[in-house]
Amino acid sequence: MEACCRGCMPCCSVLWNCIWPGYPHPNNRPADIPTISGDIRAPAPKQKPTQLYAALFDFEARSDSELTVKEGDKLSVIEKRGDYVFAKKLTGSMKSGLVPATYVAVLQDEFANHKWYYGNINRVKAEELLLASQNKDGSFLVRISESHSDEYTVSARKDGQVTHFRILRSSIGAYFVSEKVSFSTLGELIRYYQNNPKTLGVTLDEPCAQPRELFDMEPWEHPREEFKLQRKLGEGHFGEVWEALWINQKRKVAIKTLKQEDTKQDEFVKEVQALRNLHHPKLIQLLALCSRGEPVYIVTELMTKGSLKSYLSTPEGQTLTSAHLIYMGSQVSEGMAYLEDRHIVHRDLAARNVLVGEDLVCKVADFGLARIIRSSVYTASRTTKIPVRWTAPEAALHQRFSVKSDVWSFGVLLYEMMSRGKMPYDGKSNKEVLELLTSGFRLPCPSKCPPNIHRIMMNCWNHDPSLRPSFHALHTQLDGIYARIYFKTVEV
Ligand code: ACK
Repeated sequence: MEACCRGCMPCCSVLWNCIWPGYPHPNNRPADIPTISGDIRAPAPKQKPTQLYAALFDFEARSDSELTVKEGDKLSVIEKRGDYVFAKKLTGSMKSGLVPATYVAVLQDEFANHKWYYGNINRVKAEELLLASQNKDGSFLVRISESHSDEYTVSARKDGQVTHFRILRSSIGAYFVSEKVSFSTLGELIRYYQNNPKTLGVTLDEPCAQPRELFDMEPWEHPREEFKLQRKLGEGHFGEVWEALWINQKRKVAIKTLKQEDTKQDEFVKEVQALRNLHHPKLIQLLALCSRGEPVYIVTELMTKGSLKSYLSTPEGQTLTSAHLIYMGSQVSEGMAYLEDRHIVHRDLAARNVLVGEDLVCKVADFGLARIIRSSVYTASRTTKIPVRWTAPEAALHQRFSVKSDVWSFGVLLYEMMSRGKMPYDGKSNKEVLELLTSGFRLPCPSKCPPNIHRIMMNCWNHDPSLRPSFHALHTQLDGIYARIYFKTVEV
């Protein structure tokens, strides 16, 4: 609707901006990024749902530019303007206007308290849970959408089957299943459909009965007969990687096999432990494990285009514009920000450990070296094999790995991307690389790389780890740059 109105009647942009104030660049219609080949499309930047606010006190508008609010009104704050915020009501009149900043406060995450909220489980899991014997028709749950991490899905059981409804977000952050009626919170949406089952076509009676805590104890173990190895994809850090068919799930998967040597078994088990508890759309998801007998299989989602390193060297990879690459880099920083929040250090972040799927989707893989660190720095044993070109000096020389040494590696990964797959410090030995870095040398700006992206790399390579940016900051920066390029349709 918004895109259609803006597209057909651009002359009414002032009106459209009032109705849909979240639109980032009112004078430009979103457009695909031009490419040399013209056929690689990167999706539009996500419009982040605005943070939910509530009015703390009644406020009476004194002019047309102000907004009358009642205590408790749910608001979406579009921007801060001095001592005021420009806000839009999420219910009732849906009007927007200025409210004194001291009259509003952020509402905290509402989801955790709801029994029906199951977070990051997929469609198959939701169906399995709802069809279990302890549930009946009318049982339901809400989960994070598999394709859009800021949207949700209601899964509900009816007549012994499970139906799924997507909960969408408007540009101002409201939740809706049908555009006819939207809500400021997920809770309000669920309550509405509990009271109006006809509009949804299913009854939402009782939250799904499985205790959520049990998820981490789920049986990951599956008989190896469920999998048929089909094509060898290559050699990984631990052993071979295969494309395989998960026969009874009718889905293609990737399977890592453990080399026979016992010495690596320990690390392999740690990799599984790390993968098992991590769920994020930008991290490779562990699906199953066959650890009884040899070789051990680790089953993960399959990424159709393989590693970013090899993808960059394909003809398609070579035609990517900076905008595509920035979009991909932004996704990696998003996945890494999730690890940063959990104090997990990857320790081998590089293009070879990022996997690419359709539509340039990127996911961070290979947590083989990851550890959940208790203090902010994990000191590795001196016997660990270190990928020197990607490793921060304090980690390479003194084994001081931290989230900030991952940030250094991310800078090198950006260099690999922006140079379309060049080897960092090409022609230099590991020893020479360390000497160069100690003398203050840093990788130069690759040709065709925008200078602001090279500046981000340089920030990642600050000698002082504490002065390097966080992954959250990197994600915000790269996302912002991508959105600016996208909406201005600039070829960079
Ligand atoms: O560069 P590639 O084509 O992508 O070759 C390597 C190889 O296996 C050894 O690591 C590929 N690979 C690893 N994990 C996956 C996966 N989950 N999906 C698709 N390809 C994968 C990687």
